[in-house]
Amino acid sequence: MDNTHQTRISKFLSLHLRHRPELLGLTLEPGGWVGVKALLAACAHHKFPLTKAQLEAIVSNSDKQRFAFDETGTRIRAQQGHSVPVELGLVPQVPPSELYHGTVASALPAIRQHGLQKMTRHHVHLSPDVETARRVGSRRGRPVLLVIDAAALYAAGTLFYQAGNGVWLTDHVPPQYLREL
Ligand code: HQG
Repeated sequence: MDNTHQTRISKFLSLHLRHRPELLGLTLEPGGWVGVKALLAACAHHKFPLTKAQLEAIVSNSDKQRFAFDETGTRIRAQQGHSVPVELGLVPQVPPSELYHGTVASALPAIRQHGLQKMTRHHVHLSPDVETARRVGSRRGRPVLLVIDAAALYAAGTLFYQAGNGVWLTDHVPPQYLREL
């Protein structure tokens, strides 16, 4: 499978496992899971043929580990990034003292005023290191990097979660916990 094909499949899975499962006639189970057999059958039915081997390759090759199987290998889910209501069963964790967020200059005035907001996702997504934040910001243009004082925000009672792929998640980062790098 070449990279272009992998990206196509990954985007297809992101759309359906994070945002619009109903387009494939699927419903996400608690935790965001769908049965692998049901997914493959739905893909075939919707003229997007996908094999178990291709699914396994996507799970293990995805640079960002977007998708994961459960321990039995019979169910699959997106690790984060959902816009549909789903309970991921994440356990609050103590964050590192600093986290990072990559964005673009056009978003800064609103971010300075309102802080980092979830926008269409379930959580604000934060990166554990500067390089990752830079990549996230670059999706939208020239990246602007923000440092989050996670230790102070945590001390103030805000909960943090870590998705299986290392992305840190929280509800809101008020402006006073942010500075530009
Ligand atoms: C910005 C990708 C105005 C925020 C990435 C961002 C990540 C505000 C955009 C994951 C704002 C939301 C998440 C405010 C935040 N006013 N703009 N108050 N607060 N923003 O895509 O963090 O490829 O929902 O800076 O790699 O960019 O999907 O969040 O620019 O891990 O696997 O609003 O998505 O991963 O954009 O990216 P997003 P994000 P995947």
